[in-house]
Amino acid sequence: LSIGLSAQVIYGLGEHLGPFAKPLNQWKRFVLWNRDAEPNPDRNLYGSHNFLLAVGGGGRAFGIFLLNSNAQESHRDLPNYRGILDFFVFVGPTPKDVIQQYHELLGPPMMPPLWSLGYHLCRFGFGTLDRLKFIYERNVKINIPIDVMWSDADYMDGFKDWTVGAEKYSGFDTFIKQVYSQHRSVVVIVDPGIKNNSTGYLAYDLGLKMDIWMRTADNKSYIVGAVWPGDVLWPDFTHPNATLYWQRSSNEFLLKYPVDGLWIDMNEPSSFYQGSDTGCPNGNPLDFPPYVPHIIGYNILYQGTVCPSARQYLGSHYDLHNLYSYFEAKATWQVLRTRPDGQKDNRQRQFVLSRSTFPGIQRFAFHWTGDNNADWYNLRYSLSTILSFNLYGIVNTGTDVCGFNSATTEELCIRWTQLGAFYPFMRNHNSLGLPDQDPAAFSPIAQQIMRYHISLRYAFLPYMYTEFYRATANGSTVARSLMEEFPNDEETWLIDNQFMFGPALMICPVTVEGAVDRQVYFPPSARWFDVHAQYFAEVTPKGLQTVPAPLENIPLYIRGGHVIPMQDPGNDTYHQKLLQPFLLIVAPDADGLASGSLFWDRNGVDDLSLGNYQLMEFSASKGSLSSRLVHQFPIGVQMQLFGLQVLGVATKPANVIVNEWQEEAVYVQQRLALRQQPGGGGPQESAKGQLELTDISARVFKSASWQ
Ligand code: MIG
Repeated sequence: LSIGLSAQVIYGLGEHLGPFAKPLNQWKRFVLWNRDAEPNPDRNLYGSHNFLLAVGGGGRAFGIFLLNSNAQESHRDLPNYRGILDFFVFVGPTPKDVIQQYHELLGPPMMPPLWSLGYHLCRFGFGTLDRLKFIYERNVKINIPIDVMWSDADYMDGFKDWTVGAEKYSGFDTFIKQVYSQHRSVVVIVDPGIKNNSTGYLAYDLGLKMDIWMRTADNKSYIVGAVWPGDVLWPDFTHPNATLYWQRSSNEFLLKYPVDGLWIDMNEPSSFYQGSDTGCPNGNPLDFPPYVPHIIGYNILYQGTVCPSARQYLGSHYDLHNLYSYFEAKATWQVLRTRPDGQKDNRQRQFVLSRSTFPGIQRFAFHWTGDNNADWYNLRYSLSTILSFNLYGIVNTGTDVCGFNSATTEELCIRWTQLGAFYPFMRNHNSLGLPDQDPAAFSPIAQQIMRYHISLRYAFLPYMYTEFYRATANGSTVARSLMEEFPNDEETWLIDNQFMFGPALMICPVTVEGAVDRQVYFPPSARWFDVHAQYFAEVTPKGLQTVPAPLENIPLYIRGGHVIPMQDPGNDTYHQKLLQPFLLIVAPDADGLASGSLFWDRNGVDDLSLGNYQLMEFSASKGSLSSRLVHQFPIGVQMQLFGLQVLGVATKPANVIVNEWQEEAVYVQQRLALRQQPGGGGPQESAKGQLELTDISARVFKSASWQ
């Protein structure tokens, strides 16, 4: 089926590396078939999302989703589809409407636990627990905010799931408890393949007993793959007993090693064999269909994976391949919900991170984008991938900060950390045998810049957390394109090297080696305030401008019309939550109006259905700001305000009143001379008036006014 689209540009059809927007006037082939492949342009990658958002004149939009788990190929000059045509069409009319309609169909993404929005530190090849500890401690020591320490497959005994290497990782249980006592978290990896012929190993014995494995096409034996442990059998996660199997094989491990989250890798599934230990014999038509989409691997469907003819409970692997991670994620989420330690009740939010994805997996898992390379291209286009996954509803996505394959450089790692600070999910991770790239591995100046940007993330966490709440409650992106916010400004349609976090924060990363300035497009319909300029100077003129971007800073702007809740950053989310009251930044639009909200909860992990959260809305109009409680903690918890900053106040107020009391406020008015760019017409001077109230006695905030 071919469809002529009355649109100018489309987005989606992933997972692929490259530009976010796809103009419709050039021929291009898109292939979908879940595959363990290092992200490079024009390849099918780890996930399949046959969803497109189309945008045309005036910013009118519609969407098309093909619900089909088979290998797919589409040509973007004229999208065409093969196979079972099970379509959903979303009529918009705005891009935001289309996104919301698609997310409503898939079901809302999981609300992430608050701790998982902090900074994560990981690498493949710590090798020993001592080394992992050393890296953790050296970063804690230099005050890098950290919430989560990870272990890759290093911890396992012979790469077997739910085992711990006796010597290299002895004391891992004690370490996990030590990290918990510091109110931080630990996440470990598991792969789906279970070591074959390993009698005496619970996950193997149990799988045999429960008859849980994927079978060969003739149903005579189990299909054998190969991954890190050697030959493996594949749990069929579509089997009705699969969750029980996964629970029983992991119980003992989780009791002794009560990790906070699980990282599911190699789940395309990825095999070191082509099809199986014996290939895909017997010429089964499912292994050799009459038409094979142009996937990588010489167009052989079973390259690097399981024979499509393999049998699963729900059908053939041919039909279920792209869904393998979906069912595995669901079972893994269940394992965490029903964990045996009795301490975590099952009405808490869980953390599962999956490499492979399919539409709907966001109800059970978050996502990272696999084995990127430590280079500027991968930094640049990490943004497109994250924006695309936000369209797909997998809003909590990140790429390996500083790059996974090949050695990073200090400059690249600084720039990546600056951008990563505004990824929905922020984890530093690299591969075996490469130099360390944790912040403490770099020069004191690099450490300083990284610390500052990670702290900036923590300072914005109340705002970010609220945006995650909105995505869960209403269906929306978290990281989003300028196109989504300004659809009738055609200048925004192709922009994918700057983006918005929520509606109010615009991030403009530097993705070019050696650059100390960059071009930023300031949509003229909004007011913009520069976060790094003294007193949040307003940016004028607007449109395309060259702005300074020294190595020390990522250009960052607040959009007028919004109230942004912030906190003083802590070294981890637990202490930040406990100790710090809030700061509100009020950035008015041209009419002096602003609004915003704040979601905050008791412990950062309870299911939203328990109602243990507070939701406040703020609204400002000329000279006053008030708050309204939309949802209240069941037990009265007071949320306190310690600071209020109102940007763009034209004249010095004669008096300021907070909750009916006269307050002291500082009024700043200055002409700021921003650095002029050679040849560039960048922002030069800007008149700025700002009202600052600090230390307003940590009061429960109801209203403020200034005259
Ligand atoms: O064959 O567990 O994408 O993040 O470090 C490689 C080792 C297996 C691939 C993952 C990567 C992880 C690595 N894994």
